[in-house]
Amino acid sequence: MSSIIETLAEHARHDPDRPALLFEGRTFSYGRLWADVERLARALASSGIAPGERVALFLENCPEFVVAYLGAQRAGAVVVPINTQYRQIELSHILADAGVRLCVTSPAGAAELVRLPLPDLRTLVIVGAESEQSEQDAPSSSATTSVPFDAFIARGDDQTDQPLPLPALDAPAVIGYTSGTTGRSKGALLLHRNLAANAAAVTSAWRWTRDDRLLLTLPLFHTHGLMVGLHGTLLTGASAVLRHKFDAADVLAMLRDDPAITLFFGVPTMYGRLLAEVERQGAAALPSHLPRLFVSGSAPLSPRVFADFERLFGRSILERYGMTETIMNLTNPHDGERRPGTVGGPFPGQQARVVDARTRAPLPPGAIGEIEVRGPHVFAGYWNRPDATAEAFGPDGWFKTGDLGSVSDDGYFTITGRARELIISGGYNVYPREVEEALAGHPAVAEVAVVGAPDPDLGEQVVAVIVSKDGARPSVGEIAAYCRERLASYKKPRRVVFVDALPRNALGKVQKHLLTGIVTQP
Ligand code: MCA
Ligand code: AMP
Repeated sequence: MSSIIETLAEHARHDPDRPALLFEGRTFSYGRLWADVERLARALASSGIAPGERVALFLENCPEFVVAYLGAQRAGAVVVPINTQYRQIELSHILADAGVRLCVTSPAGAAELVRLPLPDLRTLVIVGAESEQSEQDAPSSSATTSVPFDAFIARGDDQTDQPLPLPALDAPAVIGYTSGTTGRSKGALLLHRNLAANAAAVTSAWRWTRDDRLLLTLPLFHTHGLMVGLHGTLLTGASAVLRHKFDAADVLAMLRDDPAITLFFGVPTMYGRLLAEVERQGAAALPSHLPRLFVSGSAPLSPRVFADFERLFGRSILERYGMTETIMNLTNPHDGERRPGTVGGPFPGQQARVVDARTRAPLPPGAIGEIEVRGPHVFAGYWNRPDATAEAFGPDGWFKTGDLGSVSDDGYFTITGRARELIISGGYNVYPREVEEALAGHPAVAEVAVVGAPDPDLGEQVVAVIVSKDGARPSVGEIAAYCRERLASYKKPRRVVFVDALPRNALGKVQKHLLTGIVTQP
């Protein structure tokens, strides 16, 4: 097995002119991409980033993201991708927890970061800073230096005689932060071998070849876009049309303009919006040449959207299931029946089973329990959290996903719920505890519980149930604004319900299921 980096180097050597990435009218061949990756890696090494040190990417989709991601791995650094919606609470925790030394970001991202006390953070590399902007002009705090991306990568030009070994398969590659029930997210440490094994499994299962072209509108700072979309493209030597973000009308236009696009991956909200857009524009909006494969994941795809998509687009969406800790776990078949409401079976080379959540004994088909997975795709452990790592694994190496489900006689898994509290809104995870902790500081809030309610566009929406202080009734706008200053905007409540008291059991624990009942009433 070769790492993604090594495979990329091979493609660049054997087929340098082959297109790898297309972005806003510019094409980056494998040769050009690799040259930039090498420059960035050397620039990092010459800037004192040693193998194993953490480099964060707090950046929206753009070619520089791809170069920085691969260049940091090429230099042996460990990449920490960060959602660009994250604000004070998430940013200060993640950057401090991972001990990030250097962060590649936008001018807006830099302005956000320099407000935070982050003693480990030495350098901000800024994409989109004016090229003539000097290092001193870019935003910086006393502890950090800011450098425009172009100036930074140019530092690599003088370092070509420095030997730079390729990262070993057992070396750490990425720390993906995934929120926890405690309200503080944990870093899932993935090794180069995990990334390569998963990309090999995914590309083989979905018959992904160098002739494919992916329309990539998912954010690169999460597993779905990065480790499924980008890794699969690079492993196979295929190409990807990268977009800044998802927009349903833009996707239809891109598909009409480029018949070479053969793959599209999205979260269920994207498929709902594509259907609505075709309905709005009329059937003429449908491209005459459609991708061979549409894949959905990150949240449950409703059988209704599956059926409507099949009717309108003539393609049955392939639903799969994954996690930051394990990348991709289960998939409907490429060639066999794609069964709506299910996530199929394990990818090649992986194992999955359903166990009793208490005894951990495997359950027979049809019985609901916790899903466990095992294989070369499973992460190495949580960063600096041996306690959480020990808790997440069984003695025989099975990883406890925290998702509940069952498996049919013929091997199709269905996700029925979650063992942990989690709201999935438009494919983004929101842990109620994190929002509750932020809202507890609001002057009008005496007590608060956060729950999910069904949402036709996002799948689930965040609802805050509040016991107010002294009869104050802040509007949903005020509560949302308070949250947005502290947390990612997608975590803000979309609805606020006031109650006199939170329902609690004899031990004083809030009975969330009763609140869910209240907020889901029409
Ligand atoms: C944006 N907003 C949201 C969401 N996204 N609110 C709730 N839930 C969301 N998912 C809010 C913003 O905060 C903003 O609020 C307003 O909507 C407009 O923002 P905009 O960026 O224009 O939003 P959008 O274009 O409508 O975004 C919807 C989206 C996006 C395209 C569906 O959420 C998205 O790209 N989701 C994909 C997430 C993803 O990649 N998940 C994979 C995780 P305001 O204006 O008030 O600030 S990896 C994973 O789960 C595992 C491994 C797996 O299996 O894949
Ligand atoms: P994350 O921790 O952000 O990587 O999110 C992973 C979680 O997303 C999983 O544990 C599941 O709860 C959920 N998820 C991913 N894919 C699916 C799917 N196809 N159906 C239902 N839930 C999913």
